[in-house]
Amino acid sequence: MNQPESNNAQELVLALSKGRIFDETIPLLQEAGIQVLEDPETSRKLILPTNQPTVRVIIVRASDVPTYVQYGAADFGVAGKDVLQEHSSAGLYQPIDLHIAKCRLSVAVRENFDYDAAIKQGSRLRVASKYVQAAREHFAKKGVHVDLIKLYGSMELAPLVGLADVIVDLVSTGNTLKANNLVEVEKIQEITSRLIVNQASLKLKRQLLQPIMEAFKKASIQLN
Ligand code: PRT
Ligand code: MG
Repeated sequence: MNQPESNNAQELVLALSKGRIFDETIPLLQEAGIQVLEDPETSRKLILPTNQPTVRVIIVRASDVPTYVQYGAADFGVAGKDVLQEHSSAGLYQPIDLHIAKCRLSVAVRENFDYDAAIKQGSRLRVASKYVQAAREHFAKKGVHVDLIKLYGSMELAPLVGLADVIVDLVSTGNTLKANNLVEVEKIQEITSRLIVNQASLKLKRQLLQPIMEAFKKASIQLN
């Protein structure tokens, strides 16, 4: 894949999203001796300097991290397994499970919706999700017919206003489901975040990347 001129051979660009991924990557960076010098929550900058002149961090939407890495605009990045599964893996090397931003992908319904009965009856289910790929696979494996409705956020609302019978969404504490009178009826898979690396960068910038990848690997086992 392309290496744009703005991303030169002497430096590394790391793509992160604001929030939990940024926060939970900081301790891993620290183990690699890298300190981000500005806080993305307060800074308006999208390119953040670090204490190492050879490393810069760019702040992008969680679901855009694989795209930046794929095209070589970033050499490496951190993205959830949920995001990676919905994205093509061309040009990406996905070497390390960082064990951070843990959650699970689950099926949830309204408290008064009898999911088991609906499945037994062979009803066609309306499923709302941001994760249509994973949802399609899950229900296909169960032999359940579904109409998939793609949403980009606030999945929890869909069953409450009659848009869907079922949602497939990420759950961590379960508080959001509870607050909206929804119950988790099936766990599809455990989700953690991964370090992804541009395949060309892995070859051309191995000397710069290798020590950071090693430090991340070590720290992710020790810390999580
Ligand atoms: O927020 P934005 O639309 O920009 O993008 P995003 O939601 O993809 O980003 P972000 O930063 O919220 O999540 C980044 C990654 O963190 C995801 O891709 C997951 O891999 C991981 N992660 C871990 C989570 C959660 N835990 C999580 N709880 N991502 C989202 N949630 C949401 C969930 O969708 C639900 O709405 O939090 C809500 C449930 O949380 P609980 O604690 O109430 O169960
Ligand atoms: Mg979010």
